[in-house]
Amino acid sequence: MSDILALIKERNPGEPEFHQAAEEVIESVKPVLDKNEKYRKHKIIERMLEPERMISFRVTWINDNDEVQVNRGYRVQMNSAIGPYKGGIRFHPSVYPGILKFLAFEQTFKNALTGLPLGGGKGGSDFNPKGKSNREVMHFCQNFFAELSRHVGNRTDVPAGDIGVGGREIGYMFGMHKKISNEYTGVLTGKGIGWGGSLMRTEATGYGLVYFAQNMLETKNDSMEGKTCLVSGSGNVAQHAIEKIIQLGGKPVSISDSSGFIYDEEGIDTDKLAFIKDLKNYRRGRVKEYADKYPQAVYTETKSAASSNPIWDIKGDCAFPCATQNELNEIDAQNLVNNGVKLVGEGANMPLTAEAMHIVVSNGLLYSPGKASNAGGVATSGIEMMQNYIGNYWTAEEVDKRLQAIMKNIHQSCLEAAEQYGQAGNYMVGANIAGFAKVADAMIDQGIV
Ligand code: NDP
Ligand code: 2IT
Repeated sequence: MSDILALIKERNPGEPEFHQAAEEVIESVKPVLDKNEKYRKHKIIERMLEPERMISFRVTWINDNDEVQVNRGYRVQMNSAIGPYKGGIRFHPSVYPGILKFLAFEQTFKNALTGLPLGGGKGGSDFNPKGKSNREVMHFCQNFFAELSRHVGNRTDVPAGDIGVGGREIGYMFGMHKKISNEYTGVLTGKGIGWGGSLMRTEATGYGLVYFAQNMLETKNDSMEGKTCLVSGSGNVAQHAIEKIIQLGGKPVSISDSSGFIYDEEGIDTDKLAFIKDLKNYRRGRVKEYADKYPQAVYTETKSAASSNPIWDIKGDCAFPCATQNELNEIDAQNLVNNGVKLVGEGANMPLTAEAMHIVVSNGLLYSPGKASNAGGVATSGIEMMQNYIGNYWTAEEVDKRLQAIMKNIHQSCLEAAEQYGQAGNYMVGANIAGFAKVADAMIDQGIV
């Protein structure tokens, strides 16, 4: 297995996030490969780590000062063994192929865990939406999707949102696709209610995360009731995690963005959450403004060179990192352990460094990897696709019921796979093994292609 990792590093130089995601999976599935010669013979892990297709393209657009801008757009079509490529689009200046390959690789496992027929993919651009006018965002989205349109389709590849891409951006991309293709199909998910979207898709990732945490707590005869929860991020996932924590009787006390974080010891209630939603989704402001509105809350600026992130040194019971990859390192993990935190549920993709994950797991905290606990978003995207295919739309209650059932199944699959390989209670190993087996068997059935 160390040969495989060395090969991956050699073939994908300068892509540390991809190496990190690959290493975790390679280590987890080693006992499965040891036991099953067919997976070794068919070089399944090597094939899974090579994207089926990668598209890179130029996106040109004009800003409000009449200056021509050039960005890079990408789509990584990682694995289509169990269904059309499926995964979000990220607009953030840090986007480069290494980030998208790690995300598309993790997405392949996540989508398999949902039990739905969805392959894995991810796309995005180094475009920075921060501070851009609505016209600039629309123009960028249109030109980005004018190119991506050629490579996607409702039975081929179905993108959705991720960091920097929400309902507004999905709308502009859908509009361009419809114009070019002259067809009204569910080529993207996360669409508006009323033009093909599913009720509950907006809420699904955050809600699913907290449902998963509830399932983990139930294994210890515990619940979310009365739990003080640290949440990072303030976007789609963080907002709806906070909403569900409140509904289940917990007390969320923090939010963050890339500039800093808020600690509200009294707890974030539904009115304060409404303020956050308006601030981030419509006014597109910074979390600092929360402390101006609610002066009892404390705002702390994040220092980019700091060795740890003080948001993870707040006293609490549960931690939900919902911002971005590697936002919680080994010092932060040790702080969580020292402060008696009992549960770490990943809302973001790979928010813990490998060292942080090791500390959390070896200290016996309940820990769920993003590919399991944030799968509610893509699962509900799958439910949106089903509704688009049949042309009929379900109530919020119906979709929520399906989401809860899917999260429960994922929780169970992780536990069973971990147990089967002698790692009882290790959701990280369980998620990797369960996701791997499903995709690997489909790849073998379909031959060397
Ligand atoms: P949003 O764009 O809605 O929000 C992202 C949030 O994270 C913003 O508050 C942003 O702050 C903050 N953030 C980004 N980078 C940093 C940083 N370096 N430090 C601190 N805060 C930061 O994205 P989502 O909520 O959709 O995505 C959050 C995470 O969840 C990502 O890892 C994504 O891949 C994952 N995810 C999303 C799903 C979805 O359905 N949307 C599904 C599954 C996973 P700022 O405004 O300063 O950039
Ligand atoms: O990381 C993810 O799972 C997402 N950004 C959502 C993907 C989707 O297709 O809904």
